[in-house]
Amino acid sequence: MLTVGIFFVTLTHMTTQQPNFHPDVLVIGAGFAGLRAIVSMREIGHSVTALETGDGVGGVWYWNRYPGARCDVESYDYSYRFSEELEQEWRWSERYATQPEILSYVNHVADRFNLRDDIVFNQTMTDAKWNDATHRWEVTTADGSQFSGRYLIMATGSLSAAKDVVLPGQDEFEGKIYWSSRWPHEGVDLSGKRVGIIGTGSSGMQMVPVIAPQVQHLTVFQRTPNYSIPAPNAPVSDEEDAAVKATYRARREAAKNSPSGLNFPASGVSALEVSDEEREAEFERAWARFGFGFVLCFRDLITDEKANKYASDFIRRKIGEQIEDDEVRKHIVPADFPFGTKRPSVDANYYPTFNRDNVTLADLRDEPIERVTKTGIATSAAHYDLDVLVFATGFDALTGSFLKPNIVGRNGQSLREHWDAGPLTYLGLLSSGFPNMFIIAGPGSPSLLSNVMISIEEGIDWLTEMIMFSEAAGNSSLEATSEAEAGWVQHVNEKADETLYPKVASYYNGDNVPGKPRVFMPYSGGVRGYRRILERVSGNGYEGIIFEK
Ligand code: N01
Repeated sequence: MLTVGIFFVTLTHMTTQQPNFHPDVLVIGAGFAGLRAIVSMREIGHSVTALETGDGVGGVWYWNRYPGARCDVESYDYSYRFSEELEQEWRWSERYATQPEILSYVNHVADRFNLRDDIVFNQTMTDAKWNDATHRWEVTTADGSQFSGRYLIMATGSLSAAKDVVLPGQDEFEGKIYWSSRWPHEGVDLSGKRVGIIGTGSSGMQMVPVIAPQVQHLTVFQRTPNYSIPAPNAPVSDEEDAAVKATYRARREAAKNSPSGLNFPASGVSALEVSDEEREAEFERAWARFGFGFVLCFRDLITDEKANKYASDFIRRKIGEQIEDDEVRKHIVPADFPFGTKRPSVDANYYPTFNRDNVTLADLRDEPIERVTKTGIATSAAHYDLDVLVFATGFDALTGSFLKPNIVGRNGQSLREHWDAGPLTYLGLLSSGFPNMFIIAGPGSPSLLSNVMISIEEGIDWLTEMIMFSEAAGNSSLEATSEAEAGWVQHVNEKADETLYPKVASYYNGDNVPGKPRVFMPYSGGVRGYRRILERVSGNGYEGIIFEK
């Protein structure tokens, strides 16, 4: 047996005990999903080992340490619900928590429940193979260590595999290059530097207003202008904290029963059935307080083009009002796709940053990047001198982290082969031909269309009950049937077709990664609808799943 013991005594926050190489359950990843999986597996008496690439817990919140990183779901909702004590003792300082605060929360959770005892850090799973004779998953990691488990829980995240962007000439650049998704832990001193940032998704939009005041000059390379709603952030007062904690269960229930798991009741009203004045007033109310929840202020913003156009026009106007320069405004106001169909951002002062003298917008649709030079970026129209280049170019969303390792299931078929034309899952949690393997918040689950904490916890709760059900009957493996899987994929597509999502190029459809199959991946039927389906499936004795002794 190989040993990796050296790691367990040298780094902070680490377990000092030898790992269990052959537990009941192997969990891959120690982010929010991985930690929750450890808790649940322990609760049903299973031994568990989690393998984590990083040297600490937190997943995306461990890696994405770029300046300005924070969550755009409210802290009280973007947190675990499995422990009421935890809910009561943790004190969020702001409505929208910063990355450092979220990371300290995750570390607190890991300490409070002694989760590090079951985590092996600095271990990246490269291969997993189902052994049909032993009914175990055999896992190899990058350093050659071998693990095995009866169950394999893939808690590797939906936005964790960074998209590979390599521009011509990139190797020649003599300045520094950083990625938002792998920001150096020691931080980066950008003062006095000429900085270029590529990408204006949530990461870019959060970083720009924070770094602009620090740098000598900032050039923002924008390809597609996106919609962004202001974050109504504020410190949390003691009174507010006490009020949330006094009624936390009701808040959790409300979020669970909303379409996307946010703490905003979804409107039942159509944007088409109110007067112009009423619509405008509702948009104003949502703009001032809802953040990401703007999308819920009428029931049909994502399903009806006309309703959406009202919202899109309102937001375009609001964005335009924040920008002083007519030319910049022309380039930065989104124009050619409906609001919300590509993941909108929630920003703090993003647009007014372009009113600063030291900030330039380079619109890559007008002047595409030709190459990176020794001293900057050459577009078709200009050369931008840079000391630092930042990539905030996003992720191979929903499937990237599951397909990075080579996972081989029954009959030697790999997950890469099985998902060749797009991800195939049953309920977003299982994939046929991959017994005892579970996918957390992946394709086919509400995941990226929801407060992902709800998708994580409800998915794991459901899987845990299914494992107990299976084992109580003396089974050693369980697997989705290919018919059930095909039916689910069809249902996911039908739900998507009720919306505007499939019509627009976005990472939901795989459009952001060249060569990726174009399939709408998340489940758009809402967290409440999704939960009801899970309940129906378990209530019917786990229809669509085969159990084996
Ligand atoms: O990534 P993105 P992100 N040349 O994919 C551009 C979550 N998140 O890291 O749209 C030039 O959204 C790309 O342009 P285009 C959240 O779910 C949450 O910002 O493809 N540009 C786009 O502008 C979010 O949605 C939080 O034309 C290129 C940008 O890069 C998700 O993570 C914070 C390019 C990528 O935007 C991802 O956000 C941060 C190229 N070759 C992230 N390739 C919060 O909770 C890509 N781009 C607040």
